[in-house]
Amino acid sequence: MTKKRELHEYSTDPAAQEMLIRAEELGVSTAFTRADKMVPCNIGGAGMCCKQCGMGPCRLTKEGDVGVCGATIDTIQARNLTRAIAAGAAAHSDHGRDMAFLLKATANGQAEGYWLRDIAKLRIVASKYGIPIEGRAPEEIANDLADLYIAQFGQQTGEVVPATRAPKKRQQLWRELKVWPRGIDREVVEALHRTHIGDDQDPEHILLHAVRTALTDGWGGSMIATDVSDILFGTPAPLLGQANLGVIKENMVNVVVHGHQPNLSEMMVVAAQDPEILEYARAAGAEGIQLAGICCTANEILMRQGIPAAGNFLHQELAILTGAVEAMVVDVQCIMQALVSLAQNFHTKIITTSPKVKITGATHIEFDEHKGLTIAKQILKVAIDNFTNRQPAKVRIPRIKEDLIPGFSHEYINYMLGGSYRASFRPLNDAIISGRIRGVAAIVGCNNPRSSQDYLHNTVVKELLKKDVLVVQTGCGAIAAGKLGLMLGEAGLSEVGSGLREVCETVGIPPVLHLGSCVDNTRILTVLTQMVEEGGLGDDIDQIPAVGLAPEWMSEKALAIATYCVASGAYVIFGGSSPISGMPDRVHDSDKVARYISEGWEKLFGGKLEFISDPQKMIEATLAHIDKKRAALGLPAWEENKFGRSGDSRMQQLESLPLEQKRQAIYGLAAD
Ligand code: NFS
Repeated sequence: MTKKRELHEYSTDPAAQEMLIRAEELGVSTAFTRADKMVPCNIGGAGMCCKQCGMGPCRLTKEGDVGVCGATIDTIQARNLTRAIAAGAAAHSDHGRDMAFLLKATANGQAEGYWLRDIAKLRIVASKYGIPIEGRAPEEIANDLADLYIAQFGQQTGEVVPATRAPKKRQQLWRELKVWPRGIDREVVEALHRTHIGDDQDPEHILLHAVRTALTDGWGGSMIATDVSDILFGTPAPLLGQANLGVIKENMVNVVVHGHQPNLSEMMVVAAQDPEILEYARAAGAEGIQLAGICCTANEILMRQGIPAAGNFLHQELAILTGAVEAMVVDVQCIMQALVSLAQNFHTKIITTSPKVKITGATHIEFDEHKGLTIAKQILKVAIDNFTNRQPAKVRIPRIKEDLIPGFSHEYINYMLGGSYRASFRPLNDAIISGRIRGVAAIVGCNNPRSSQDYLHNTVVKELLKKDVLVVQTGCGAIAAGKLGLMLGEAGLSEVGSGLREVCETVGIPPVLHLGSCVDNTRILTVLTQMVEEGGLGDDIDQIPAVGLAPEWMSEKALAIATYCVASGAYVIFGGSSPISGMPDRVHDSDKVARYISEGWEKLFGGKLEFISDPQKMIEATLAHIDKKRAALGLPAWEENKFGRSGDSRMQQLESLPLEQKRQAIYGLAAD
C-alpha cells in the first residue's frame, strides 16, 4: 500500500522540505518516501514474532498463542527487546573500545596527528580510579588509563569501574540486585546466549540481564568513549556553530563526515586546515574546503571545533541531493545503505573508512589511526579531485541554516555556575529547589521517517520550556533544536517560562543545552550524579525532578540508552511506536512486558520506561512526573509566572520607569 504524505508530514524543517521537492523532481527515493511504501509488519513491530531458530519464524497473533518451542508472547518480547539492547550496547561500547585503543596509541606516540589535548581531564579521570598522577608525565598517566579502560571490555568478574562514579546509594542498589556489569563484552555475549533458543525463558529474569547489559553501555563503554574523546580532543565548552543544509557552500569542496567516532572526523578537521591540502583545493578551482557533519559525528566536531552540522539522521540523503557534496565520508552507525545508489545520481563519492563497515558500491579507504593524518589527507584529496566532476546544473543548496551554541559538558556547566574558584552545581540545584526551574528534561535520540522530522522533538522541547523545564539534549534531537534556533541565548528565550528565563539570563545560557553526541548521554548521568552530590535534591538520581525522552527514536542504541537511564533511576518516555506493544487491544498476556519495564522496573530502580506516541501526553506525563518528584522532596509546587522579576529583558523594560515604580515592579512594594 502506498500512501503519499503532505510535505509537512515528512519534515517540519524547511530545508528538508526543499530537498524533498527536489527528490521528487529527480524521481529518486528517500527514507521519507520509502517509509510510505514499506508498511511495518504489525506482528514483528509489536514484538510478537520470534525468529531465533529454524523452527519458525513463529508469529504469535492471538491471546494464548505460543511458538513451536512453547515460547509465550512475554518471553518472545523480552528476548527481542534484550537482543536490541545488547546490539545498542555493543555499538556504543565498541566505539568506546576503539577510543581506548586510540588513547593507548597516542600515549605511546604511535598515533600520527593525535595528541593529549585535555591534560586536566586526564588527571581528574585517572585519579578517580586511583591511577597515580603526581609527578608523572601525561603520557604515562594516559597509558595506565588506556590499559584500565581496555581491560573493562574483556574483564570476566568483578565490577566495571566507570560505574563507581554513580551516586553511592545507586551503586548499593546495583550490587543488591546483582546488575552491576562484570565486564563489557561479557554482558553483551551473555545477552545473546540467554536469548538463544532454549535458554532463559522467564521474561523478568531475561530483562534483568538486559538492564545489566545496558548499564555496561552507559556506565561502561559510552562513558569510556566520552572520557577519552574529551582527553584527546578537548572537553567541550560553548562556542558558536551553525546547523542545517545551508552550511554547504557552492564555491567550496564540500566534505560531509557522517557516523560516530571522532577519531576519524577530528583528523579530517586537522587535515582540512593543512596548507598543502588547501592549496590542492584551490588548484582544483575551489575557494577552500567546507567540512560539515551529519548525525553524531556532526555533534562531536560541532561541539569541540565549531564545524557546522549539515543536519541530523534524516538529512544524510538530503545533503547528497544538494548536488554539491564531493564526498560523504562515513565510519560506523546510522549510515543508510541508500546513500550509494542516491549518490549515483550525482558526482558524490561515498567513502567508507571503518574496517567494520563496507557498503557495496562505495569507495573504501580504510582508516588507521597509526597514520591518521596521512589517510585523512588522502581522503580529502579524493574529494578535491572530484570537485571538477560536479554538475553545476544539479546544484540546489537550501539557503537555510541557523546559529547555535553547543558545548555544554558537565565540566563547563559546573564552571559556568560558579566560575574558576566557586565551580559548583549549587545554583542549578537552588533554582530547582526555589521553583524557578521546575525540573530537567533530557530530550535525546534519533529521527524516524515514520513521523514528521523534528516535529515531535521540537514540540516537546518548546512546550516544556514554556513550563520552566530546563532542557538538555544530545544526538539528533540536539541538532533538531539547533536548526530551529533554540540553542541561542536571546533568540532561544522568547518563549521560555519566566522562571527559567530568569536563570538563563542570569547565567548567560540558552534554555536548551547541547550536551553532545549519543555516547555523551553519559554526560547526563554525570550531571544527575553531580546534582545528587551537591545536595538538596535527595540522595539518588530517582529523586531528582527529571525525565528522559526520545520522541523520535528508531535505533537499538536508543533502547540501550533508555534502559541504562531507567536503571540509573530516570523516568524515560519514548515516542513513536513501541517494540513491545503486543496485541492491538493490549489483552492480558501481551502487555506483561510493557507493564514490567514500567511498573516493575520502577519498583526495582525508581525509574521506568514507557512508550507514549502522542506528544501532548508525553508532555503531560513529563510534567506530572517532575511535579511528583518535587512534592516527594518537599519542594514548593511550581507556579507559573511566580518568577521573572529579574533578568536582562525585565531590567530593560524597567529602565525607563521612575524609581518608585521600579521598586514596586521589582519588589512588589506599594508605592508610598
Ligand atoms: Ni543516536 Fe547518533 Fe542520531 Fe539516533 Fe543515530 S546519529 S548515536 S542513534 S539517529 S541520535
